[in-house]
Amino acid sequence: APAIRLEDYRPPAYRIDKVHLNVLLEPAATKVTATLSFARAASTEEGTPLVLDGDELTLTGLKLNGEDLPQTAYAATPDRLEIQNPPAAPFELTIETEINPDTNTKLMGLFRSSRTFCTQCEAEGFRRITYFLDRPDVLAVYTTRIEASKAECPVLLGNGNLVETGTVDGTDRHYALWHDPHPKPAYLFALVAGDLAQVPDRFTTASGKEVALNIYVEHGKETLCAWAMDSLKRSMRWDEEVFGREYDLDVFNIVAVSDFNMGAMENKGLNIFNDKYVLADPETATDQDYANIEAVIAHEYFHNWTGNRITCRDWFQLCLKEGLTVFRDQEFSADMRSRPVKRIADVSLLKSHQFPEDAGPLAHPVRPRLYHEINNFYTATVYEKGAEVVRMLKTLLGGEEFRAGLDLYFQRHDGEATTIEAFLACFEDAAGIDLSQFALWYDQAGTPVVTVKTHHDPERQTFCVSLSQEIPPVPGQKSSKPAVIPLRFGLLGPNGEDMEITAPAEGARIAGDVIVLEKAQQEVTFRNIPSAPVLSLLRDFSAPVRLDHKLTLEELQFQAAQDSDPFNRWQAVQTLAMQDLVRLAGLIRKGQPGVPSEDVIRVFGSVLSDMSLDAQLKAQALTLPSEADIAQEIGKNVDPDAVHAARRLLRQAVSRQHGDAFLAVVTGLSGDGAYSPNAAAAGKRALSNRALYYYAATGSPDAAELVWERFSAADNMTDRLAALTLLVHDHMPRETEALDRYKARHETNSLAMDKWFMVQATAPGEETLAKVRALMSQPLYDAGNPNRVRALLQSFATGNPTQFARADGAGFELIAESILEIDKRNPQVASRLLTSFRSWRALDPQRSALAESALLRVSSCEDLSRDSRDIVDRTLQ
Ligand code: B3K
Ligand code: ZN
Repeated sequence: APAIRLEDYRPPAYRIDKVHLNVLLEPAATKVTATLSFARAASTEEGTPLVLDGDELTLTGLKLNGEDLPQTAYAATPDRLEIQNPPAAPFELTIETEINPDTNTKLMGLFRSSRTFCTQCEAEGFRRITYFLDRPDVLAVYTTRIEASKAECPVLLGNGNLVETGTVDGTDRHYALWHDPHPKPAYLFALVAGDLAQVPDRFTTASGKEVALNIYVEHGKETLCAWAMDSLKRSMRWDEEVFGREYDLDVFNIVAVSDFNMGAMENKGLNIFNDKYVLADPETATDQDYANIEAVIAHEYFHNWTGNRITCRDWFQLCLKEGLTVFRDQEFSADMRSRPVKRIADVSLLKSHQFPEDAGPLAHPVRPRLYHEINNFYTATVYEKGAEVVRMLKTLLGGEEFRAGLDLYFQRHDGEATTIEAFLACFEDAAGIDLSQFALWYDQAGTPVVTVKTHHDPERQTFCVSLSQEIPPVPGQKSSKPAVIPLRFGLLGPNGEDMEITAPAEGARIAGDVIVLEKAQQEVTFRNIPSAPVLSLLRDFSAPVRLDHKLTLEELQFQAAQDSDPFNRWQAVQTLAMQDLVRLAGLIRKGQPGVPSEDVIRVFGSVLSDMSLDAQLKAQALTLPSEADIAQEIGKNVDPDAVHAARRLLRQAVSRQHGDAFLAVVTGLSGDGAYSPNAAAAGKRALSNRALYYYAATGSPDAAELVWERFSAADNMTDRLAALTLLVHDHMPRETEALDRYKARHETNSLAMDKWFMVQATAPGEETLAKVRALMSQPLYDAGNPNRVRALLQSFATGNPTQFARADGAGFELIAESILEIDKRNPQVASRLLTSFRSWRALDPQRSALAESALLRVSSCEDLSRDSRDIVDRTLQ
């Protein structure tokens, strides 16, 4: 199939103003009648054929303005319906299709999850329900009649507001009629029908409008929805307070299903969620799960304005809704919890997911210019880097002008499908600035490297900072232009406080504490600086760049202890650890003994005993860079075994030195009061479990006992899972017993069992591969359920570098083989799993050759889905 290109965008030849759907639900043969009101666009010549999208459809009837259409007037295939000579004046098409939800294993379009009918239409699933102009710039008003067996499907849900319900005379069936007054693209269409429990609540908007809120779940799970509901109400209030956005329908429904390709979907007034992001209680959900639920509920809710009221003109503009909405949900979580903690978590995610994407064969701009399969572009680059770009805009403009720009955006483009250019124009107009160079962030792939050199002249009392920027070559982009890079900074004086800058700096635009780097090279001079400061740069991670700033060990230690910016304190600790880990891995690789740096070990001790740090921040600072992060830093010829060994060595050295202090934290913080998911309580658990992780590595006899005790006495999933992970990953004596006990306790809860699969899949050690194979034939495993596949196979491929990249190639083989199996059933899950190969070229020659042959094996399959074909071709190119 030819590539779709941004430059080929043309407005639609026909509009669809109104959609009326009648959906007669049957598990194996659902009948859909779509009545569509078409109008020819002013620029379209009379008689221009109307071409509608379809995907695996069976056409069973077709009428034009109420009359059957002769066979000669149209051409229909499963993926296309062409009306050859449509009327010049507005007309109505009535299209009847028949679809089979039961055999829809792709989970796109209309499918069934445990007996519930539900839909997923983004990006191109609506065309699996009826023939349509399935593109985001065709906005229509939808009315949906849903009819089903009353016994099987007592609950019938659609977009918008409920208009009418009733029974169908002489049958056991009933129907519901839903009307959504807000014009929307087809990807926001949804329906749900099933036997579900309803958890009701309500919300009064700022202007006094009453909104009925409901979460629908499997019977028996009602009590697990409290946190999601609470998060929803807080999201609604926050969006009013912070962005002035109010909800716009009488009802907001959320449905939780257990078979879902993604996290959740923002369908207008009817969000559908992977139940992983709805259900929580202390017994089955970790603190991380609680935080994720809060964030995803907020994210989908915020889409109501950024995505639904204002949507994308075409799929190239995906970051218009996703980057902006991620930014909004990040801000929400920061306000609900601790801002620095949230920022560190978000940046860690960006560095571990987006940076490698941007440095490998799948690199693409935040706004791609070309795609083969749009579902492969719901990436960390579009989402997370897209959010960073919005954040930079705020940094450059300041809070007020940023808000003014967004207000203008909401006002100017409400009800439209629009573009990044239009978005940026709102900020240009509101703030009176030119963002043409800034716009490069949307068009250039790759992570810029900012190189920093400093020089202090005591006689002249000047401090010079020379800055340069460059993007290393990425696929399809040999050269790049300088971007606008906001660098938040401080000059740390000898006492650790930021020096006051009394004279205007020269050589760059400086706004408050932000240096704006906008050329390939710039030299900034600060005057009246009597003594050499430590430059704290990229505070709060003010731009998604890599910093090449060679600080001395002393400077880094100083920063780790003193920087007033919590992010850069964390970063300094991480940099110190990373440098040592890379050095150790290099030594181990050469067969030499590695001895961890005393200085690094000391810094960890100081972090642990620093009373000024909050518990969660401490836990974050004490977290060693992951094996994947270390591999990324090494960059080429990586031996994952050496990386693993280096990390183990440092952990042990830290634990040996500070064992008593860790033990004091473990015993001092445990078991205070009833469980609460709030940030303070979660922070204490995180720190206590981090301390346990180090204490376990002392190998002291009571360490194993302590871990077992935490496992067996835990009254919440966070502690239980942390201890289980130690037992299994450190191969402690009662590892098997723990796994069995966990299983016995959680067997009937598939979300809790996903953690059981994940812990085993990510265990280091040779035996894991055979374990994973055995787990695949476990009755609780289900290769058709995306959550199970992610828990077992995806976590093995992305969270177990030594075993996925085994030197005998068996890890790659297992994943390649699984991809081929899964691809037949669910291409989106398969292609996502395939991206775990993206860093294959950075491995040592033997391993990369094995990875390549696994990829070639996938590639040689002739009937690969378009999704997997696209990823495998790009990965190998
Ligand atoms: N918009 C959906 C993602 C759809 C993915 C389609 N392959 C969820 C979200 O970003 O909120
Ligand atoms: Zn989204």
